[in-house]
Amino acid sequence: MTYFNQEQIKYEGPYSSNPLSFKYFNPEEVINGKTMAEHLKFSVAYWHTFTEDLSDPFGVGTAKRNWDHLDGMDRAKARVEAIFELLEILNVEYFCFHDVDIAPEGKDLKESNENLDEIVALIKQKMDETGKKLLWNTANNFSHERFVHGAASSSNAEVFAYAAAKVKKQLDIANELNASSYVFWGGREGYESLLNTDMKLELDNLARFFKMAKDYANEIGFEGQFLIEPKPKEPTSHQYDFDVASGHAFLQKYGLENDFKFNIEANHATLAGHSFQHELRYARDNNMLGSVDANQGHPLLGWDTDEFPTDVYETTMAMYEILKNDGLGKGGLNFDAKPRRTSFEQEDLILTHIAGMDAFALGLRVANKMIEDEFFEALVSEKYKTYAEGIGKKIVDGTTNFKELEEYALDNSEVENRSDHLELVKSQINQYILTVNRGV
Ligand code: XLS
Ligand code: NI
Ligand code: NI
Repeated sequence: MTYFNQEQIKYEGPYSSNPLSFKYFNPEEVINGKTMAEHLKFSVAYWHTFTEDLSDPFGVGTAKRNWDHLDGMDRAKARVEAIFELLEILNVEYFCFHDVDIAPEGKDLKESNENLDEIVALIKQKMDETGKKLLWNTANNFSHERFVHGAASSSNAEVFAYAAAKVKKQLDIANELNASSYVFWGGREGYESLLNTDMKLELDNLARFFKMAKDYANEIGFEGQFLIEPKPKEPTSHQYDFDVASGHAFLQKYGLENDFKFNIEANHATLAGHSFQHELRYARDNNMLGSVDANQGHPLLGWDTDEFPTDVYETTMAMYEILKNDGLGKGGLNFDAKPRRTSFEQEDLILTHIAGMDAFALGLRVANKMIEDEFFEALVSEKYKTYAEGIGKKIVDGTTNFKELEEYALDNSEVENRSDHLELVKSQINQYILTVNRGV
């Protein structure tokens, strides 16, 4: 049975007019010592691509899928077949899932776990046959009504226990399928009003939950990287894992900073009032950059639209940070993205991924050229050169104090600043983007 009637997508170069071809992603091409496929560890998200029906608050789902006529476990099995076909068509090595994406929930936890076992066995067999890999998995502890007050931060200890059981099961599955990482996105870990919330208890409990998860992973020998995925709002009005900086402070407060890194999603960064690059930089500067949920928000909309990334300026900045980080280690670029409601045909699942992969491939090419030229690096070292010698060097070396600085300032009250030429700096990016694939 074939769910997509499509040959593998090939690289045809930037001048091809074939929509079913890559214009920039050339998997075998070597860029700075690594193939593009090694640089760009793409991953397909089970939820957006295989369970999403494209409904919105104003209307029903529009997605037309070749597994729609099936139900329950039959549909779950069809989706396994379908995702492995899509991975082959796209030449993508990784995938990601939540528990509820791959198998329907049963009448109780035990039956849900049995459903999972049956599907995981099938996934494992497919992974062995194809060599495809699990980038990360996670527990969906937010959709079911039991999680109405949250999961690890719920006011109800019974829900805390249920959430723990679901994560335990997912850690077993992560271990069995050799997942590279394990993700915690906060789901409903947040609050609506502080008038009825014990924020301190909820945060302490969240930390206790993470600690127990890590202990269990150690106990079963799971070596994947633990990742927190920050998001500032939606579904709750305040989400606890707000952004990388607040997540990092939380991890440090509870002594968890060596056990976790961050999974950074572009659209969550912009919801937090940051650029995608800011979140990547903050994580990189603190050795906390773990993985990326590759998508983009709509500049005019204030929620998590999870669009496929097509903005080359953004993908360039992202790849600049990722290259500077020497890659993502165990992480990858997971397309936590869905077609728009108007792109409802099954073929759109292929076209959207091509668009995202090409945008990142182009971003990689541009960012690599930027780094090779050291144009921006030279600007930065020039900008901060007063710290390389004299009093500036003493400041960064920690060998001066306020008394000496006052003496220095009294002798040097005529400070001289220089223009940043910011617009010139920014316009340089356009030149890189527009010339990098033309051999000039
Ligand atoms: C939702 C999140 C979610 C996580 C995985 O906004 O992006 O999809 O990536 O639970
Ligand atoms: Ni995400
Ligand atoms: Ni999201």
